[in-house]
Amino acid sequence: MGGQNGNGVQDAGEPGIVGVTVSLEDAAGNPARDINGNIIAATTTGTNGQYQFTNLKPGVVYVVKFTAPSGYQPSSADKGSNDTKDSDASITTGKSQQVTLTGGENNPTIDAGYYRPATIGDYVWEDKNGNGVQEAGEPGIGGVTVTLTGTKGDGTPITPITVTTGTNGNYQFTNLAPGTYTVTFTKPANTVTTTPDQGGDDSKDSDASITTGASVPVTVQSNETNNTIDAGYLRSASLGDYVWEDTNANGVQDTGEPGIGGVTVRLEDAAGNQARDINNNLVANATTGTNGQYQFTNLRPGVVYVVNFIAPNGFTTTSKDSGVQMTKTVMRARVPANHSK
Ligand SMILES: [Ca+2]
Ligand SMILES: [Ca+2]
Ligand SMILES: [Ca+2]
Ligand SMILES: [Ca+2]
Repeated sequence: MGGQNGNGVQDAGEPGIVGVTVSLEDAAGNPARDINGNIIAATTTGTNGQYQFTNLKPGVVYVVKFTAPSGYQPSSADKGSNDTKDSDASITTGKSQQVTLTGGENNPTIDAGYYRPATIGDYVWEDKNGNGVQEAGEPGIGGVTVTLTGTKGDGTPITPITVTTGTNGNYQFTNLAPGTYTVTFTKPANTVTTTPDQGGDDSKDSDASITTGASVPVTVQSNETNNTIDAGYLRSASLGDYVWEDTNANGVQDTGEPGIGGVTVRLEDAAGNQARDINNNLVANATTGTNGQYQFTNLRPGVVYVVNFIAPNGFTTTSKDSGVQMTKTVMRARVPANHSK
C-alpha cells in the first residue's frame, strides 16, 4: 500500500503499510453486514499491508473505507490500467467505489496507496572566491526568491510555489508529493551566478544555471529530503584609487603632494591582456580625475588583476603594481613619479 514514487501504482519495491484501519460500509455509509447479518468489524492491515474481509454476502453493495495513517497522504485513485495495481481510495473520503460480489467470488483489487511528504532545499550563498563551492566564511544570502515548478508522480503539474531565503540563506519546499521538480533561483541585484556543479560534492555546489537560474529536474520519493539544491552568487569587487606626484620621490603619499589628473590606467589579466569584469566584458581603460583618483568597479572576485599605469608626459613611472590578487578590499595604487622640473 505504500507508494514511494507517488504515481498511484503499486511498483516493485514499494512496501506495504502495517496497521492501517480498514472498514466496510454499505451503500448508505453504515457499517456493512456479513452473509449472516452480523455487523463486520473494522480491521487493520498486517505487516505486509494486507487485509481481507471474508464471509460477505453476494449481491449487495459494499464500500471499503481506508483511514490514512498518520503522516501519510493518499495517492491518486485509479491510475494506470491495472486495477490489481492501482489505488481505489478517494483522496477526499478514503472510500473505494461500490463493489458487488457474486457467490464464491474473491475480489483482491481494492487497495489504497499512500505517500509521505518530501522536502527540497536548501541554501543560497555568496561564493566569495568564485570557485562554485560553499566554504567557511562564505555567508548565506537572504531575501532571494526561489520558485518550485514541476509534476507530481501521478503526472499532475503543481501550481508554482515561491519562497524567499531567510537571513541565513536557507529555503525549503516542504509537504511535497513525490515527483519531479525544478527549482529556479532569482539572481540578486549586483551579482553574477557562480558556475554550477563544481567540486564533486552536490551538497556543497551550486545548481542554478547561469543563464536561466534553474536547477536540473530533481526527483524526490516518498519521505525524501533533498537539501542539495543550492545557488551561489558572486558580488562584484572594485579596485583603485590614486595617482599622485611623488615630489620628493620617497614612494609615500606625503602631505602637499598633489594628485595627477589625466593618467591612463589599464586593467590587465595575468597574461597582460585587457582584463574582463564580473560579466566577462572587457574593462575599458580608466583616466584619473583632476585629483588623481580612478576606480575600476564591477570586477570579478578570485581572479588576478594587474594595474598598468601609463605615465603622463613629463613623468616617469618608477614601479608598477602587479600580480594583485583581488579581494573586496580597495587597493591604494601608488605611482611614484619623478617630475622633471
Ligand atoms: Ca508507485
Ligand atoms: Ca485497485
Ligand atoms: Ca567558494
Ligand atoms: Ca548542489
